[in-house]
Amino acid sequence: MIFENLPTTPTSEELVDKAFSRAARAGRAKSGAEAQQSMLQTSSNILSDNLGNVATEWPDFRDVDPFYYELADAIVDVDELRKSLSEIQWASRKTHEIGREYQGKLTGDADTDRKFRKQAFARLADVVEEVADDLERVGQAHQDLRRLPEIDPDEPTVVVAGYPNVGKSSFVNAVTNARNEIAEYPFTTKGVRVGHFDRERIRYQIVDTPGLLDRPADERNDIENQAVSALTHLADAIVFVVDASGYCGYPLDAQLDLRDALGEQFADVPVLTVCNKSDLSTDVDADAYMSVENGENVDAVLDAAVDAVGYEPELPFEE
Ligand SMILES: Nc1nc2c(ncn2[C@@H]2O[C@H](COP(=O)(O)OP(=O)(O)OP(=O)(O)O)[C@@H](O)[C@H]2O)c(=O)[nH]1
Ligand SMILES: [Mg+2]
Repeated sequence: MIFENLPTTPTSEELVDKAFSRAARAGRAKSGAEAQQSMLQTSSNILSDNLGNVATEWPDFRDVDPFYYELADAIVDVDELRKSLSEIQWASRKTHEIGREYQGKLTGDADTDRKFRKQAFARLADVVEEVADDLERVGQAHQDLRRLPEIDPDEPTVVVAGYPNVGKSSFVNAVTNARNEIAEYPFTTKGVRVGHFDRERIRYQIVDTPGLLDRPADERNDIENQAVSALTHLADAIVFVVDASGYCGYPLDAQLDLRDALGEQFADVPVLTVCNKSDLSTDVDADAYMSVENGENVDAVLDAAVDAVGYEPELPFEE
């Protein structure tokens, strides 16, 4: 996962502590004006390097796969994150410059140089303080993004969509070995989750989305935006799960309206209407009927999804 291996982001206090304590240690190893010079150099180097690392360890968002970009944007506001990263880059340059500027002022007289060194420390600390909020934002973004699931944009992919509580996660759990929490309350799935299954030696991804509600994009919350994002960029087929029994808490009409809206929005992607909870009701016109609870017809639904994907692998050995 692209956001997984980022180093942890230090806070402004951690950075300043580290720089000044290393500088003090470097100073103790020498004496007189040399000690001041060494402290100045060590502190500005450490600040400049560490700030620079924070900024450059992130992937360039212009190169990030559109799927990940939208998913990341739903979670952290990528524009704000990029602004913070460039502020931190600025602070890296600035701390370097301050180091150079004060190196040029040093006289070789220990007392005079101590004054300059102290001035430099104050200015260095100010610069880091100026980007304290940015460091915090970047650290938080890292925390949030590292939890994103591993997704291969090139693998054939089935996306499972539908209103909350209709049994999407139950279905995904039944056909994969992904361990999703399944619960009674709506919005059980707190993000996009991905499982895998094999059919005729082809590996498929199956994406469990949070419940989608029939509201315009700007009224949806971030979790729902993630689901829409996943649908846009990944789906080779959509399994749209409906609950005709009404036990999910949403009327069937609203569920079918959402299915139709998705069908229009993703005109190139086949949408299978699957009636789940057939143990409770089958009172809807659907492509397939199943009861995940009773294990009825679940495999047949998966087969239908695989057919809908229609993936033709390129076989290197075939003539
Ligand atoms: N009777 C019956 N209940 C089912 C069936 N499948 C799932 N359920 C129940 O429906 C409830 C919701 O199931 P989930 O799989 O969490 O639904 P979801 O669509 O993933 O819900 P969100 O993640 O909130 O959108 C759970 O209590 C399941 O046990 C079924 O075939 N029959
Ligand atoms: Mg779910």
